[in-house]
Amino acid sequence: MVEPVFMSTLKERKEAIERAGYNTFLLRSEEVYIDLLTDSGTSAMSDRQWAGMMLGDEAYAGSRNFFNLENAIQKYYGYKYVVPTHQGRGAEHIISKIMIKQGDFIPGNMYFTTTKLHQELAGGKFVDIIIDEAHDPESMHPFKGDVDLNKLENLINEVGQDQIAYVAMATTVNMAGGQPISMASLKALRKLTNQYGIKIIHDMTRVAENAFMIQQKEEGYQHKSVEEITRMICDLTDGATMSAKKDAMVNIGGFLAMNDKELFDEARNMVVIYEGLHTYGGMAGRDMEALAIGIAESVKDEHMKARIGQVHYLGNKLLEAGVPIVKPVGTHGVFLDARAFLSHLSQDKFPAQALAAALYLDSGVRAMERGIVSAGRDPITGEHHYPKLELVRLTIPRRVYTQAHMDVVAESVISVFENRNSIRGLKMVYEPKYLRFFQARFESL
Ligand code: P71
Repeated sequence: MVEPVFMSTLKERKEAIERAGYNTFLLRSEEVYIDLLTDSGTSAMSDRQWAGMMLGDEAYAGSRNFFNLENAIQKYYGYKYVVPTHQGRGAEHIISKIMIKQGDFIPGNMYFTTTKLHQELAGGKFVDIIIDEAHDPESMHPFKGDVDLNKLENLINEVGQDQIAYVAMATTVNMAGGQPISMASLKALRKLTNQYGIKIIHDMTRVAENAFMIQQKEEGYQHKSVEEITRMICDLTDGATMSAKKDAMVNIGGFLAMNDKELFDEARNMVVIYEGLHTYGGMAGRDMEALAIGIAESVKDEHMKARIGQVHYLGNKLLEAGVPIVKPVGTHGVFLDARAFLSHLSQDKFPAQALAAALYLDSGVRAMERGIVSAGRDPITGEHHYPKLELVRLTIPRRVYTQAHMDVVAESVISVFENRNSIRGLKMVYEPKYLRFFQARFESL
């Protein structure tokens, strides 16, 4: 699908960002020139996926497209049972409700906003067990998604294995900068969790991207395909939540998958309350068909090489210009290190939020804050969380933009970097209770 992009004037952008309360989520899409807000639901579907959309079986129950989706998940990911949901957070809601009891802990390789909120709403507490390097934008560790097993063992010793609902393991780690977990770390995690009888629930939103990074960087996987490595990752886990809007390149969709029949029965029971019947879970038949095809396309080596190659093309341009970004470059975007970029602003002046607004003002490029605003408040004390990472994410949709668009983005980021001292911080003037970053409003200081 081809779409025209529109250029705007500085005056128009100024009005737009003020109207949007300095929050890029509140801009209209027409006001954006190059949209790097997210890679979620924004990728271009292929000819085959569009053809699949024409084959929608919109029967309420037992749609043929559901069985095609189930087959694709079983074939490429290896999970036995599938429960479709409208998107990733629908799956997170259900798994959290089923597996977490009041007072439980859910250790994981860094938080994700919606995942953590669903864990908290189910009465649980998220505990970060990612390696320390993941919180350091400068660390060149090749697998910053790795789990620190000492952190996990300490938690088990402290609270007891019965208080651990499961380990939430993500491929790749979004909030760390799209950083992969290594096969070695995952295998070690499997071994330890087996000893204690703890399940691993896999956030497989970007699993094929993670598999590609293992192929590129981990000793012993150079001759394995992305498809094979993807399957190996899934085989080391007990179940998964998926936002299919990323890797699998559909505009909407997600699912829960697992190997345990009892868990499946419970999830299938719950999906009819919150999402829809167990053979569509909030998706149209045509969307399930496009998803089944997208899964197969996502694990192709040449696709991943082009996709992640484009992300690295942009990252390398910024590195060459000395712009502070999260290193090494991850898989779904380039993350500006707003703390270093705007070192004159303290974190309570929302530097990443201010930087995303400044970038939009400069060129109409839309990015996303991933710092203190995203981290929210501690539900018990009410204090802001102060995450070590204060980032602006330039997220690249799949199969949408050209390298020339990346050049424009790089030029704009470099120009904002050269004028960084003129950027002032922000004051939050409206703060929603949940996932505040989506709708919060700010004023310039
Ligand atoms: C992204 C998104 C979409 C998003 C979500 C929340 C805040 C801002 C943007 C969604 C993910 C994700 C991972 C690792 C679960 C979800 C939820 N990411 N896990 O990166 O990245 O999936 O959006 O389909 O409900 O822009 P969902």
